[in-house]
Amino acid sequence: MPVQLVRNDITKIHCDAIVNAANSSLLGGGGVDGAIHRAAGRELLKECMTLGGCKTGQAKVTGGYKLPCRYVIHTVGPKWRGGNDGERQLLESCYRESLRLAEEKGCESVAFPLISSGIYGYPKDQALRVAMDVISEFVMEHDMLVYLVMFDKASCQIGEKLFSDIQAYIDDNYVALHTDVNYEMMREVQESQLFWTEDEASWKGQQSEMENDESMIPRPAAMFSCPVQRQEEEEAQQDSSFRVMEKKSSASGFQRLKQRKEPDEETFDFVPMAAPSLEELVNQVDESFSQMLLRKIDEKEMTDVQCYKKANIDRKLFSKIRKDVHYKPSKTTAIAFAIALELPLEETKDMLMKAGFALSHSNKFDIIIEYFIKKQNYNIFEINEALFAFDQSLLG
Ligand code: AR6
Repeated sequence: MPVQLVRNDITKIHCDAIVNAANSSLLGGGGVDGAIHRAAGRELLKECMTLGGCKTGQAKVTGGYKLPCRYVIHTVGPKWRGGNDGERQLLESCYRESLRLAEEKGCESVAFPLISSGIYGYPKDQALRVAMDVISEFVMEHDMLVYLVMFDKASCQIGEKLFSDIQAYIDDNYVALHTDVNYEMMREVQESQLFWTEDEASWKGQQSEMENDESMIPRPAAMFSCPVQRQEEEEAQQDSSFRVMEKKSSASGFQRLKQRKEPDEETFDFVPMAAPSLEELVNQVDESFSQMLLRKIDEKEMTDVQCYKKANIDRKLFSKIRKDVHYKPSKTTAIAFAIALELPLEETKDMLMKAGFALSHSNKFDIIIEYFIKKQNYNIFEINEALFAFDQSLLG
């Protein structure tokens, strides 16, 4: 996927270029700068000495030497001075200039540390926001894999407000499902829904009767026949001049019919119809994940490129899905497309079902996805930051 948040030491990342959060002398220092120089060896310093320094917000490139990358892009982030001294613009420029150089050098992958967020004191949540904004905008237009490397847990702080909102949402939903009191509450809600799934009019009048009738213990809707229908069946069974038949009404459903018997007709109560053959059932297979995806892209008047970029999915994976009508994506890929298409919750669930998945309240990942969809926040990069902050798998 084009943007990956990873927790690692940047000197260990195998990619075309890594970015160094340097100072304007470019002659080494502490933090990530020190780690890069130590891992690359003295040859890196020698080359840096030929560069004549670098201004804040600018970037320069050297070889990678002993590092597992071809290039090191050195950029100088702004020192934090309270936020009103052009820090944001300078930090944006660090990311833009570094990405521009990476592209110029033909890099297909590049790894960034969270520039300025250490010794230079830029608040980590704001530094992450700037990094993600610039990088996500860039990958929309370019085919490059960009790693944003978080060294410590504190680096992946999303805004405090967002974090506590999501935490509260998880607590309300996740914890709810895991306490006896709420099991009871959910059971009641489910039961009350079951009563209203069939012919509402005929149910309403009989509700109080049903409450006193033990045989009316709620069961899943599919197991019910509506009381009026049941009564007819019972009458028909008692009255030998009628027969009750099951008529095939759809590929998998049967409808019960009451018919008057002919006087000399043999008596029988139920005439089971032949079940559809396996072949018939297989031929009625639903629209696949890939078909639904392509249909939705058309309906939303998006281009394929817009969709897979917005989904943080790389081009090769998208073309595999496009070519293979039966392609089974991973859950994170399927959700990424639902997010890119800005599907509401129910449609997201439909799309996931096509790939054999569901959303539930029994894991935090699903709850976080639901939180963002309900808020109609379809920014996949923000969702990934939140997932990362909660130690969950990322989308795309
Ligand atoms: N891999 C990935 N990230 C790291 C690593 C690592 N090995 N080490 C630290 N970080 P900083 P700055 C993170 O201080 O704020 C130097 O002395 C770290 O947790 O390295 O831009 C330069 O010479 C933090 O989130 O850079 C400058 O004088 C982020 O990298 C000055 O520090 C940046 O922290 C630059 O300060």
